[in-house]
Amino acid sequence: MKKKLALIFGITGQDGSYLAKFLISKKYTVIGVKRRSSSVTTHRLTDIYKDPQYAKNFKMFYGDLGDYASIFKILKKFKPDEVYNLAAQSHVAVSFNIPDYTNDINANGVIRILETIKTLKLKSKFYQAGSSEMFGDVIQTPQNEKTPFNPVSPYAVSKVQAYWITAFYRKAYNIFACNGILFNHESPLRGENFVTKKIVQGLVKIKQKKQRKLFLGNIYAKRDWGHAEDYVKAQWLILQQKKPDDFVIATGKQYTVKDFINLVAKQLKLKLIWRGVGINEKAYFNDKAIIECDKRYFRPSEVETLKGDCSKARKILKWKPLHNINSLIKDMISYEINNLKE
Ligand code: NAP
Ligand code: G4F
Repeated sequence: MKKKLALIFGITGQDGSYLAKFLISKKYTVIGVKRRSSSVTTHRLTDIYKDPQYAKNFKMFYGDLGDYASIFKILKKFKPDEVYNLAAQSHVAVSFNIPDYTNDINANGVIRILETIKTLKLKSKFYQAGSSEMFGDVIQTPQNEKTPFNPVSPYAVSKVQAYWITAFYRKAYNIFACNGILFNHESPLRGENFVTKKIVQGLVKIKQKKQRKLFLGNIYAKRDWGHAEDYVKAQWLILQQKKPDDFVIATGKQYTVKDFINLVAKQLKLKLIWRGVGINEKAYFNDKAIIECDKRYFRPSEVETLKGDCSKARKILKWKPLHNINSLIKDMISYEINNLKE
């Protein structure tokens, strides 16, 4: 059988690196698209380069979702069986500062890919990385594929556009285009300015006396956190179905940021005591304040609660997460400890 070829936009990100490894283990050839940066951004792909079995099935090319010509050339050259669009300005808080750029990459970038697939009459199946953030100020709980979107950030607005662009190209041009509506998923490779990584990295360093304090924003926001390893498998399963469709991917369990801190502290055997209220609430260890709230990390509008209902994915994709919150935290802590040793 002919080897399948997958093209991943956003190869250098958390999901890009997990998905590339997963697809290569499924005997795909993987082409990754990375954008130009003044510093090296391929650290998450080291595992692939180190292993000759992975490396021989993997290539990377420069491209940018803001640059139609680069997208056109890569898709024309490789005519991939599957295209995964994981590229985005993915930080919600940052999107309030750069709304125009966020919208151009996250929404118009999807038009650039799909218009190319259409123009070149490619048979490529297309996956769009949609987000639970689209539910925003939630209209019902838990959220499923039928829950109306109610976005409350430039990031979420851009992702809602990308969702409808994907649905539109599927309907109008018969392209196999699908939306995954993924709830928060984390891993040792999570970006350092997302809250779970910030907490794990901060508390491990505090335990090892390499950091004194951790500053956070809203610790009462609730999220449905899964492991990226489980979620990239769902991305692949979505493109293996007979018909293109949209799926919610979630664990169905919800924790506050404060719960997450307490679970990490418990695994690290750091006995935290919480004192104070609101912005003045602090976590103490050995009578020293080690976690404080800082206004800088609050957002102009916040998604207070997210909890997914992925019964459709469980039924049709036969997908279920293998990790739970504690195994996710364990994985993140052991990576951090090993990294600090190096
Ligand atoms: P991530 O770690 O931030 O990765 C984003 C990727 O997009 C990086 O490779 C980044 O490249 C690339 N990128 C950014 N701007 C680009 C541009 N103009 N042109 C080409 N590439 C560009 O995000 P992630 O956590 O892996 O998430 C993957 C996707 O799923 C994103 O679209 C995100 O919005 C969405 N999503 C994530 C979650 C989650 O909880 N992780 C949940 C739902 C949806 P650099 O390395 O150069 O920055
Ligand atoms: O880790 P976060 O920045 O993730 P957020 O905003 O939920 O977005 C992530 O998940 C989305 C899926 O729902 C993705 F689409 C998106 O690309 C991204 O991957 O923040 C989680 C919660 C928020 O309520 C935030 O206000 O944690 C709160 N938080 C509290 N202190 C903080 C901090 N978030 C960050 N990043 N940094 C803090 O210091």
